[in-house]
Amino acid sequence: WRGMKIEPEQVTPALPDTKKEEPVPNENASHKEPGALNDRQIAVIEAFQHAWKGYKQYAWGHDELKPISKTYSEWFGLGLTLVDALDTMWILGQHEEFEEAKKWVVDELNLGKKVDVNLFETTIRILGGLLSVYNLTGDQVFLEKARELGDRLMPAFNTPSKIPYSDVNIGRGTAHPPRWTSDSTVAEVTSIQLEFRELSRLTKEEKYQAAVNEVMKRIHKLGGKRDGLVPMFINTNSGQFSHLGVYTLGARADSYYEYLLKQWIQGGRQEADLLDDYLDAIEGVKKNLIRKSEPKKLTFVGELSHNQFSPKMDHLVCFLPGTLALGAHHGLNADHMELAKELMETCYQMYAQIETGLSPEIVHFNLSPHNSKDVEVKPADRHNLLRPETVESLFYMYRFTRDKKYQDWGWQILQNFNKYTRVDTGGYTSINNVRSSENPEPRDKMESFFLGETLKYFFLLFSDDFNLISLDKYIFNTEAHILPIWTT
Ligand code: DMJ
Repeated sequence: WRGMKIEPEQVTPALPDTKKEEPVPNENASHKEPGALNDRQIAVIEAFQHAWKGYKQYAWGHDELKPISKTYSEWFGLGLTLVDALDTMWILGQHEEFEEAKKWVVDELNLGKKVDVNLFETTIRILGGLLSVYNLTGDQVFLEKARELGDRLMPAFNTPSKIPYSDVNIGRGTAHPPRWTSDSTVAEVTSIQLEFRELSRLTKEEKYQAAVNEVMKRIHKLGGKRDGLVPMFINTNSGQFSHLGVYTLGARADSYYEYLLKQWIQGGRQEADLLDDYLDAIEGVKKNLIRKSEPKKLTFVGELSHNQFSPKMDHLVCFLPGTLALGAHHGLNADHMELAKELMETCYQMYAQIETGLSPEIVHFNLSPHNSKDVEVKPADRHNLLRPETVESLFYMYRFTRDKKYQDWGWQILQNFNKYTRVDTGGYTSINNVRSSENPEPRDKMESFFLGETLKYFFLLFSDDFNLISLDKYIFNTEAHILPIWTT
């Protein structure tokens, strides 16, 4: 942000009904220079430096750090953590580390490797990361890499239905579905649009945008939805939804909903089909998936399986309060904001009611008035992967309400990450058991999104400078990478 390159002509002027963000006077920091860091932001920088120290020492240039065994794991072999973390370093002012990492991208990131990569994960983390850092720095090198990666991912769209395959061999130029099915995941094929559309805008090459817009067009028309809610799978041969009858806002469907709204915002709020599908879906959520728990009456989002309601909620669903609040900020129904506030409280309780103060991967809400606890956790669901969704939503809620309780909740969560997941020798680890403060059982893996998303959202949540990545000018992709809202 110091020295951040922002080109005003790239940025959409706020449309009339947008409630504009204004700088907020910060009583705690009024004596400080504009842009000065507060103590909580400094704590985030310290956490980032600790995570980076482990990555640099034991996993440099590899996908993920294994901080306990002091080694690394490889998923695609593309330096996933390093690329995912580039824009976070820039925003946190870690310029030396940034330059070193940039050098690795320039000299060593080999996108011609004959390796199978997942289209969605590579798009949101690597393509999104490169576009974001190009947007922040204006350094051409990142755009060139992004274009090369975009070209190498394009074979995924050569399918009978135009619904992309899940996997691409970026060196060979071939693509295929997973070995056991010809289905792709709905969230995966509908959460690559922000990145490919932006790549077309920057390169002035239509093909990227055309491929992903076609996917949205087909899904818009498809039967098999329930009140705007989509199934979790889609067949790449027939182009039809498969495994009908199961509806969730969690894994395999989550970012479909997020990207409907964000594409509409990215494109200057003109693409009516995207907005209609988003509004329908939120009505579908309210009608089919929202319930209140007992005894505290927490509003939660459950799942529907063949007309059977299940009070199961993935932590992944905690992106929803932030997305609802973003929509309300851009002029959508005010009741979206009310729902966002209720769900935000629930996501916070998913941390606060647990022994370590960290949320499990999945909770089941209690619906019986005879039980004393709202939140139940099954043994297989007790892990925490350092995921960002709750912190992400806290960031949006704070920006739009200016209610300091959201910063305080985030601060508690950061302290609990430090207490239970920080590894002395460098890095943070996912854990197996959030219910044991005695032994949370480190899993020995630091996911790339901890640096790409979780720490970035903490830093932005604690900032009172609302012009730092203004939500009137930018949107975040589903991996927290920053893309401009278009002016034309
Ligand atoms: C990230 O890769 C993205 O946020 C994605 O949308 C969901 N899963 C992880 C973080 O939980």
